[in-house]
Amino acid sequence: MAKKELNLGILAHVDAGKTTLTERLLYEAGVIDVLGSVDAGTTQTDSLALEQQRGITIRSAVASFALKDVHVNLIDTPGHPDFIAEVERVLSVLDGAVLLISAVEGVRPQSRTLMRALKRLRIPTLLFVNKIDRPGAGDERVVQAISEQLTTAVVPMGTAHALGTRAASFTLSRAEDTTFRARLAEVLAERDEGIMAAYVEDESNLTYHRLRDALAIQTKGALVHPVFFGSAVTGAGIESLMTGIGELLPAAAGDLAGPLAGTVFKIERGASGEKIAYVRMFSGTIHTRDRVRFGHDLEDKVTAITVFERGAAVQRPAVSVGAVAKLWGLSEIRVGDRIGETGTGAAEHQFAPPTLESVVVAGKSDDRARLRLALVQLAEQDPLINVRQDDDRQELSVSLYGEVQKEVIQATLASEFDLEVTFRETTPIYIERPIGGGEAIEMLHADSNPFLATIGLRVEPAPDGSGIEFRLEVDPRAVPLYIYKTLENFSERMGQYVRQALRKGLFGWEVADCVVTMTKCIYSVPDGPPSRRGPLSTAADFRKLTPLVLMQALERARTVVCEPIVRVSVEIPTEVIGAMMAALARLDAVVETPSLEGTLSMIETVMPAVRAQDLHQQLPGLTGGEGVLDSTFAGYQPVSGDQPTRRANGG
Ligand SMILES: Nc1nc2c(ncn2[C@@H]2O[C@H](COP(=O)(O)OP(=O)(O)OP(=O)(O)O)[C@@H](O)[C@H]2O)c(=O)[nH]1
Ligand SMILES: [Mg+2]
Repeated sequence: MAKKELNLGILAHVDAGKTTLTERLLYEAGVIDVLGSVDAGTTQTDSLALEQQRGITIRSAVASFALKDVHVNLIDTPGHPDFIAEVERVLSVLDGAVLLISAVEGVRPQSRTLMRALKRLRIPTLLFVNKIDRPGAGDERVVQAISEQLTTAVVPMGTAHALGTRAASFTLSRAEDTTFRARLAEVLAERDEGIMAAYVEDESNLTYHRLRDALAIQTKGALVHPVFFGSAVTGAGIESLMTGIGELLPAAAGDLAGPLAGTVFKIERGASGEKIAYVRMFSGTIHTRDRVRFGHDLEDKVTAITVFERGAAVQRPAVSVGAVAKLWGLSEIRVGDRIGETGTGAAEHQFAPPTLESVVVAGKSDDRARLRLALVQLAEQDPLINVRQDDDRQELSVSLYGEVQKEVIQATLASEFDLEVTFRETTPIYIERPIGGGEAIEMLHADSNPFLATIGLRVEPAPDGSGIEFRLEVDPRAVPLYIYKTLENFSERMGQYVRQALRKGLFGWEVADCVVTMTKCIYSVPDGPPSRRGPLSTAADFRKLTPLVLMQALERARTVVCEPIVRVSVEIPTEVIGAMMAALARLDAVVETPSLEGTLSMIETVMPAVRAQDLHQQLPGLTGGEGVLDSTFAGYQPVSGDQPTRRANGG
């Protein structure tokens, strides 16, 4: 029988020790003989030159090891918020995850963002409190923060000793430990009626065996979250964590004989520029030389397959359900594509989209065409880069999460494409929201209407963050079913026309948070009554008339331009708090009362996303390199003053 597969994501905020832990797991499993280090740039998974120079992970990377009868594909992810898109794509291919929390820094805003997504997607997750060897490490304090901010269903699996020293260690709680058993029973009983009944009746009825079984079931069901402690650097607690991974996380499930289904979570270019797609198989098998379908109705031949085996890439004739593999030959494939099925809708986003953009300028003006090509290639690996071309000004811009991502794009263009570029100022990607309600109608045969249809649309504001909702409020008999077959299909297609039209509002920005209702619909027929008589309406009439009517309705509703804002928390030495408050005031930040904790202070503030980038850059200077800043997307708010307009774009 084939080995069981476990696709395991290593997730955490920046610098928590993900790459170091990945390296340690590979070492303990005997895959590597020498332990690499992030600081020396010698780890398995931080393999890009840029990652080694900067000591941070930029792209997700796969490495594998064997744990008894389970073949584990580890996916090391970046923790910096600028690279959150990488994490998002990995989330869709995981069987389980280890979320790291630093024993020193504790739960950070990024930990909360990640845990929310893991819970939403019901991905079984173990928590690993790392860096227990570092001065300032905590245990109870961290568990407390975890249960307050991440999940109430936590079970600490043991005890850490000699915290904050090189000798720090971790021991698993034993079956005889009554406090541990009581804690287990209490947490598990909440989601298991049998355990609840036994617990209430007589606690001693609950054997440790039964509790362990229930713990495994509930962890695999993403209902409870066991917590381990240790140090990726010294190796403390790693054996316990590995036992936990083997016993408490579920192996991949899926149908070997089922139809082909896989998801591409990473794209890379090989030595000679060829495209390599990382796929996670959910069903069926792909063989070399198979023609497979993917993306929006594309098809191509797989020319080679490699799988990950004990750290190395090994060529294979086929890859089956549960496994992760690299595929060659699919030249049109993009990140996020499904293999096997085509035309499937885009997966729902787990994290906020990029909120900033910047114009990229080629150092030499005759490099412009090459630059466009290079950016398109980068966007294949990272669709959120979203290259835009401004036709009037002949400018290219890319969407961004932040300054670090900008620097990485710049460095990548230099090293991989031999292109020297500079960025203009980073600007927000605004959105527009309707202010009030507005309605418009274009009648069939009216002079103002060049199309063969009557369409009436109403736009109304909807709650912040709710997106765009389309509703049909017309007589079903008025719907041209000879084109659209069913009412549902008509509604879906009209919804698409509406969303397409709302990509550009009155000021040129995408319109969000509104309800659009179709209030009138008439089509023309050759033998109809005089008011409807004419050549038969086509889908194109509806598709082309929708934006005309919608923009009229929107003009009556009017819109307000809103800018992305972020919630920022800064931790700084208390002695620089005066300078920090002054800097924040200059950056339009609304500061909540700072909390002073001895030599360290925390400031929470909400500010425009662009200003947070400035703060990022000023922070080292303001705090003598001691400041720590976390920012998370906090929605949009109306801009004050002039409404900024977006320039025309052709891409
Ligand atoms: N003392 C101590 N240092 C650690 C431990 N784990 C990691 N570090 C150090 O923390 C720093 C960051 O480690 P990484 O492994 O790069 O962290 P990461 O989570 O992969 O970081 P990103 O990928 O950039 O988000 C490095 O200097 C490591 O040597 C640990 O358990 N103890
Ligand atoms: Mg890393």
